Amino acid sequence: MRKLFAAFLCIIMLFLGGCTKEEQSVSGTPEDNLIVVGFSQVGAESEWRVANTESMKSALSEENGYMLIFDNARQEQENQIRAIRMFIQQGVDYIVFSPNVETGWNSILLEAKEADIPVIVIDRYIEQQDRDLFTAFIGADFYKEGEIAANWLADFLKKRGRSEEPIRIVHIQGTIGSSAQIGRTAALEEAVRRHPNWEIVAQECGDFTRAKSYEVMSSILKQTKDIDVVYCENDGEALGAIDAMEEAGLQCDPYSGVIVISFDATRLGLEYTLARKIALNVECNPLQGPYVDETIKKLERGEPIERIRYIDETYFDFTSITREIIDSRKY
Ligand code: GYE
Repeated sequence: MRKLFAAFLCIIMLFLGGCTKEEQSVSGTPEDNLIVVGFSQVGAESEWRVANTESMKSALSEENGYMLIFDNARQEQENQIRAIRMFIQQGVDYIVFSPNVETGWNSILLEAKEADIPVIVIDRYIEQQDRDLFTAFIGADFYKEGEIAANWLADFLKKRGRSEEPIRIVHIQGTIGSSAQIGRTAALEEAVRRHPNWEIVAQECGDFTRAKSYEVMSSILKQTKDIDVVYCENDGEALGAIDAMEEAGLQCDPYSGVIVISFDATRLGLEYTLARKIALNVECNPLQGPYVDETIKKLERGEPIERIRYIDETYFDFTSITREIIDSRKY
């Protein structure tokens, strides 16, 4: 009955909500044996995000036993809170969400807890005080990703005999307040404190998009072109920054120009790594759907789950990347 009610409500929501098909969708039919999951996605800002959405939709499919109510929050926390509240009212079996930012989730998660609906947080983390308000977290360790990047840079500069030289870094940040930004930024800033010859000469938000990064990089280049490293917090930003630098006559090449560092390692990002325009690309795996499916199935069977689960990740630099690796990538 609860599921029938959920299905009825979400159909009403689709028609009355004034939302387009891309923003909200329902897959599956309201049969009693399907597990009803409400999934609030951050948006569609990057290739990473699109791959993440696809992974969730294919793992939480009707064939696999789910009825999925998908909501695209278009980068607004407010929209996510509204969607989660709707899922609670619909009486879904599970709520899954990828939090846009780390803070501000306490009261809505309390509402979910009171309604006795397990919440699975994916991709980005939420503030520690919310600890007991979710059942499981599945995602990346962003500080560790940033550390991989900073250590690689230190190593590369050493090999090139540049350990003592002043290193001028432009830092393009992701969405401010998201854990992907917080972790990747903290690791870079920590590394800058450890290396007195490194300096962040500009720090701007690129919002994880190619367009915004192009815009901020273009305006940074009007102030200075004396840049050794550009540290971008995802592939979209790296591509936008490279567009701006090339337009301004700078070369992106770890041996003879600017060293560009990126995160995600999407297929397009890795094409740029193969072309040596991105020197280092730290992987962030968006294929989280199967992990969510596994967690829900375990919970359904009453089996113990791993509460915090970091997905294994690697990195590719311009020396290790190959055509075969790119062709075998799933995203
Ligand atoms: O790096 C970026 C995306 O939260 C890991 O968000 C995710 C980040 C990813 O839009 O491309």
